[in-house]
Amino acid sequence: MPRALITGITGQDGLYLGELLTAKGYEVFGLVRGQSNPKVATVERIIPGVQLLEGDLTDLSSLIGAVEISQPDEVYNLGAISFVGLSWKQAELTGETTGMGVLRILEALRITAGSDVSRVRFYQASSSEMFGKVRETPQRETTPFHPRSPYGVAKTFGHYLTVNYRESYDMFACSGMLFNHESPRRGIEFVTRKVTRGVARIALGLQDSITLGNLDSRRDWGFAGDYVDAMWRMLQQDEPDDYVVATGETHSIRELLDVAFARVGIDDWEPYVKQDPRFFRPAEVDLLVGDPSKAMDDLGWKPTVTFTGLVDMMVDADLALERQAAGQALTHP
Ligand code: NDP
Ligand code: GDR
Repeated sequence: MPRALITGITGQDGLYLGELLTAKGYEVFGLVRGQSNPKVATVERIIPGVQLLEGDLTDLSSLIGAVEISQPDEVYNLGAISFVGLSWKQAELTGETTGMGVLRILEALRITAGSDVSRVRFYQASSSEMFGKVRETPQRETTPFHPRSPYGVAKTFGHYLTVNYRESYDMFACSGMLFNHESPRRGIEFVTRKVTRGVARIALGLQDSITLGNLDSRRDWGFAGDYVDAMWRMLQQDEPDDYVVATGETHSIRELLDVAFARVGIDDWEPYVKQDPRFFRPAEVDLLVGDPSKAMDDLGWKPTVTFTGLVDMMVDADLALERQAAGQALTHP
């Protein structure tokens, strides 16, 4: 039975990856921070049999302990401060977690491996935010980086470190340069979920409007369930490498609003959407669209959910959740 250690198991991707690896027969270990993390119950419900270990990406000895206990064949480093907007407000914490956290987990693997450092396969959750300011369209593995946020800078550090540990120590270390991926499990601070949840609540009469920032930026949005499959595929190759994972399509926030509101029968969303400077960023990434050819050719990977299919799935899930919550509020005042 192969053994996998996942940092960030309480996040969107950690849940999908844990589910996928369990279905493939892995023994799954997950790193959980804090002394009473409220997301533990959800993780244990979605990933039956998961073994949770206490640890934090800002604490090297806890990572060494987690590696020693789990003895992993594969490590997926998904833990991070992942919200770009927050990264300006908590830049130091973002650097420590999203950037230096990569150094610590790589060191934990190197220190515990002894002479057999190439035995463990390592996946780093890198990001299209490393491309940042548009230098080439579509963005591919060779596109120069120009990150536009403390988050993007920290991810770029983590990416180069992953490449460097592969070259320095012969580690099987891969970096997945993943474009935005979403799902009903997406955090409510991200724009897709903020919109689909808001639309569901407006349709049910629970909310009057949604307040957003920049409506003109464009993103390449895919389904998270597809993207964790690409992570796993990277670690099954003969040689470690870095891959762009994307759909190859780009859509604006306005198009996201078109599709989400249409799902509940509203054609003109203008009366329901407000803008507030609070949600604009000090520096924006205007356009992201990835070229996933290498992942498709080498990994045999392809996205299975369209943009409209993804937004519909998320609106439907939020409608169901909001109805359920309203029902519970009625029965348990
Ligand atoms: P989430 O924000 O949903 O999850 C982040 C995870 O990191 C949570 O489990 C969180 O734990 C954990 N975490 C935060 N701080 C620490 C810490 N100090 N020590 C240990 N764990 C910590 O992100 P996603 O699942 O969406 O993304 C997974 C990874 O992929 C992230 O690294 C993200 O930056 C990256 N990425 C995501 C993309 C996307 O579109 N989703 C695209 C490209 C890259 P807790 O529950 O305790 O907060
Ligand atoms: P992003 O995702 O920054 O691309 O990072 P997010 O959904 O936060 O923003 C996407 C775009 O929407 C614009 N926007 C708003 N965003 C938020 N969150 N809230 C708003 O109200 C709002 N209004 C407009 C943003 O300005 C931006 O242009 C995500 C994260 O998952 C990262 O961890 C990951 O690395 C990248 O995707 C790829």
